[in-house]
Amino acid sequence: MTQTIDRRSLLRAGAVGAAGLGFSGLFPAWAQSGSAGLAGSPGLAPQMPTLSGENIHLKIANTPFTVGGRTGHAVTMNGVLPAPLIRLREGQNVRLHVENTLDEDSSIHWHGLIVPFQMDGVPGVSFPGIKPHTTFVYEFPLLQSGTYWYHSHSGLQEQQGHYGPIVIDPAEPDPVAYDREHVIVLSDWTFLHPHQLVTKLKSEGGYFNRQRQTLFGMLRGGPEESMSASDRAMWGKMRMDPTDIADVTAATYTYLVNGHGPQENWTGLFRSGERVRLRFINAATMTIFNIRIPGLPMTVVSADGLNVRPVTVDEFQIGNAETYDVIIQPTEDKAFTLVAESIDRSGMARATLAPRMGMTAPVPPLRPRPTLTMRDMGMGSMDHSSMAGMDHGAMAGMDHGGSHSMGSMNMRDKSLVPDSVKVGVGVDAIAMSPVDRTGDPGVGLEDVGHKVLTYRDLMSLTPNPDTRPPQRTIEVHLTGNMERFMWSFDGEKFSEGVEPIRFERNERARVVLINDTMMTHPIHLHGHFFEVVNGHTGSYPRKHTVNVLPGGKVSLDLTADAPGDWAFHCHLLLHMHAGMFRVVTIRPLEGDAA
Ligand SMILES: [Cu+2]
Repeated sequence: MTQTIDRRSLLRAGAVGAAGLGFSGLFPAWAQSGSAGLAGSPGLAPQMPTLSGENIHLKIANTPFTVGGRTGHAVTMNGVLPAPLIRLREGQNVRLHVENTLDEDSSIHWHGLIVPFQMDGVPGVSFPGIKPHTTFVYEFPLLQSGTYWYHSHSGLQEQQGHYGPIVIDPAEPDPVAYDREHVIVLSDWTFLHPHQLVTKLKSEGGYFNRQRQTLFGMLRGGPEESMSASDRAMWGKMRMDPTDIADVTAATYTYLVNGHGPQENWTGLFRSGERVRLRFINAATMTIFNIRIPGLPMTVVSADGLNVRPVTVDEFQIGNAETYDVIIQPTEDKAFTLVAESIDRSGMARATLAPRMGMTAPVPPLRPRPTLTMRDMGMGSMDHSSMAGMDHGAMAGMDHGGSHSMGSMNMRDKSLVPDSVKVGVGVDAIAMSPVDRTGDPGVGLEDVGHKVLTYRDLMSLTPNPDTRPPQRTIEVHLTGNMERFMWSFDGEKFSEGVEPIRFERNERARVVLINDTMMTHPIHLHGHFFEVVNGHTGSYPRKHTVNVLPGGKVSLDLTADAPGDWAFHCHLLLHMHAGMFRVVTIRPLEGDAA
C-alpha cells in the first residue's frame, strides 16, 4: 500500500514539474537549479563549485540540507551536497588539506585513485583517521585520468552527504570527443539518522522492503501472478522472498541527482546536435540504480574511470561506487528525462536534459517491481524442471523446517559448504551452482525490451597491461543472513582478529567472488584496478568495483602491485558496516628486506 502512495506522489511530482513551467517563480531557489555543464556559459554558472590546482582545501562540517521542502542534518564538505567537484590533471601533484570541524573522527577516501596506501584514507587500515578539529594533508601524484569520486570512510558519514565527484583530465589528447559535459552524482538521502537505519534493519531485515511478497499478496495479484504454479510453490516451500531486492527503499529514501530530488528536477542543458558527455557516479550508500534516458541511446565510453570501446545501450545498471561515462547526442530541440530507477523500483532519481531551462519531458512511471529468479538463488545451472521435481529434503541440504520468517534458510548439510566458509548464524544460504553472470544485465533487467549493458559488453580501449596468467586462484564467498541483517565474507564478519587476505607484491592472482546471497553486492578493492574476466582475453575491462549478481560468480585477475594494506569490501555502506569487509595486505613494502 505504501508503494502505491509513493508511486502516486512521484507521478504527481512529475505532473507539477510539467505543468509548473509558467510559474517557476513559485519554486524556492533550490528547486530551480540547472546547469550549462562543467564549463558553464554566459548567464549560467558552472554546474557546481569546482576546486582545481595543486592545493585544495576541504572543510568537513555539520550543515543543514533541504530536499522536497524539508530540511535535515547533513555532513558536508565546504557546505555543499554533493561536495565540490575536484578537477585535476593527470601528471600533476595535489595536496588536499582536509579540516575536520566535527566532534567525531572523519576521513576522505579517494575512490578509484591509485595512491600510496597511507593516502588512501581508510581509518584503521591506511591511517588513523582525521581527529576532531584537526587538519590532515593528503598528498599524491595523479597517475590516471577519468571520472572518480571521494567520500568518508568513517562511521556512516557517507549516508549523511559526505561525498563528491572527481574528474581528472588526461595528459594526452582525450580519445573521447565531446562538446559539453555534465557530472551526474546519484545518491540516496534519508531524514533518518543512519544509526536508526541500522537499528531498524537489525530488528527486521526487510524493514524497508514495503514490497515484500506475502501469501495474501500472491493471491491478490502482482508480479507473482505471472509466475508459474511450480515457481510459486517453490518460493513458498523455501520460505524465501523473491521481492527482497533492496534493504533500504523509497519508503525512507529520496533519490538525488546532484543533490536534487525528483521534484527539484536538476536540469542539464545542451544544444541540439552536440555530443554531450555524462559522467555518472553512483555515490549512493545503499542503492543500485538502473539508468535510462527514454528516447536517447547512450554510448558508454568509460567504466570506473578507464576508457572502454564504445558500446551503445538503452539502459545500464550502476552499482554503488561504480562510474560510467556515456555520450549522448540529442538532435532535436526537446527535453529528455533522465531516469535512475532504484533496483527494487520503489522509487527513482529524476533529472532533465534540455536545450533551455524550464523545459521538461514526461516522467515514466516506475516499472513493475522485479522478482528474483532461480539464477538469483544460485541455482543457475539447474534447469527448471529438475528444480520443480526436487523434494524438500533434497533441496541442497538446507533445512527450512525451523524457519518461520521468509527469506531465511538454515544450513544443515555442512558437507556441501566449502571449507573456507565459516558456517554459523551469519550464513543463511550457499549458492549450490553459482554461474558466471557477466553476460546478464542485472536483476530485473532481463526482459525490458531494449539493450541493457552487461559486463561482457565492456572491452578495455587499450590492451591489458599485465597478460601473465594468474599464478593462483582464491575464492571469496559473499555471505549473509538477510533476516538478521548479517553480512560477511566467507561467513566471517570483519573484526580486528580476522586474517587479512595476503598477496605477494606483484603477484598475479585470480580472485573468484561467489555470491551466496540473493542480493547484488558491489565489491570494491582499494588501490588497484582488476580485470573483470569476461571472455575478452587481453582486453578485459579494468575496474575498481564490480557488481556480483545474486547466485553469480565473477573472476577478477589482479596484479598485486601496490604494497600496503588496502580495504576490500561491499560498497553497500550498511553491508560494509555489518562486516562484509577485509583487509588486503600486499608485501613486501618499499624498503622491506627481501
Ligand atoms: Cu553487500
